Amino acid sequence: MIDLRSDTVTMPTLGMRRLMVDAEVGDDVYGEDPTVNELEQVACEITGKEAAIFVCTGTMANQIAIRLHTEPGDEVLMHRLSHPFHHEAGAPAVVSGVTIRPLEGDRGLLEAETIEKALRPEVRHMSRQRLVMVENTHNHGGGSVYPVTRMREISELARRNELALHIDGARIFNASIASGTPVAEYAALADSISFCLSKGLGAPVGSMLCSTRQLIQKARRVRHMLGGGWRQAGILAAAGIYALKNHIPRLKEDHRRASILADAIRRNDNLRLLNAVETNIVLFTTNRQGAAPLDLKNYLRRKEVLVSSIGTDVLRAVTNLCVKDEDIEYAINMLNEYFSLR
Ligand code: TLP
Repeated sequence: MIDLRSDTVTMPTLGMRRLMVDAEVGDDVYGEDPTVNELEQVACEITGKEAAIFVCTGTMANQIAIRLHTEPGDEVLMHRLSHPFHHEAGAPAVVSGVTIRPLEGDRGLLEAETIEKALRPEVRHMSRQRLVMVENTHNHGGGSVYPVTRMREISELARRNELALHIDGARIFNASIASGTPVAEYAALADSISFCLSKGLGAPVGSMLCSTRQLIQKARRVRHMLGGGWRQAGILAAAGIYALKNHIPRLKEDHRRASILADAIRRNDNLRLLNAVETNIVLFTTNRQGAAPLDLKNYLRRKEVLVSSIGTDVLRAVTNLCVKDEDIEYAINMLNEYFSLR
């Protein structure tokens, strides 16, 4: 199978598995897992933040971040296509008791001006606006990247208005490779940043949440509350360390392959490319009567190429660690074959 459904589907590499086997471990709830501690240290070095916590998922990292920056009844501002709004099972309402203000923005990206227009003075009968969340890269925006200048404008606006800023950096390394902006430069603009080890970086499990020492101490309590206090997690942390040391530069290969796929889609009159393909995500649809996107998706599956769908109209292909040049070539041939048979 050529699995382009997501970059979450990667299998740990041999080098990664070897490091996992050899990992020194301890009980992380006691703070005694040396490999988890090392991973948290590496995350601090990369982001320039004071402290970091290793958590199970990107969802957990986002939910802890929301909990850290808000009180029940507060409002969180984010793009209407953001992950916590759509794909986190309603957790902001349950875990933090907050409401979400969904905002518009091209390619999933917010502008300071849009946020500013949504701000209101603090009055007793309205929810308090406490937090802005930005997603970089933006998943449903098609892997779109925040230019650092735009992020800076948002950061300054947030500071002026006493709003916290959290970056959902599930794919921040893709953003960094594509824009040339170091992760630490993005991170410096925010109060907290999370990133996933289990997406483009290829680790089997895990995300990092990075912020101040004080907030991360609080995060340990929230993580525990969510059932996420783990024990000999060093085995998993080792995979994360390996990923951070070995799999960042190769993300440009994923971007190159995504752009080859995008070019082929652009050239095929029966298909329509829906995004600018700045990183590893390609969104497309069919452009021909009687050829429904989901029918194409099923055809591809029969040909051992997996893509995902967003609703009934949009197909998503995500290049990743396990996808090679010849896989992309084969996927393109299968896309073309589908239409040649109709
Ligand atoms: N995204 C997944 C699905 O949930 C859609 C994917 O296949 O792309 N933030 C962003 C921007 C994400 O894309 C995701 C996962 C998460 C957070 C949550 O990460 P996990 O899956 O580790 O909870």
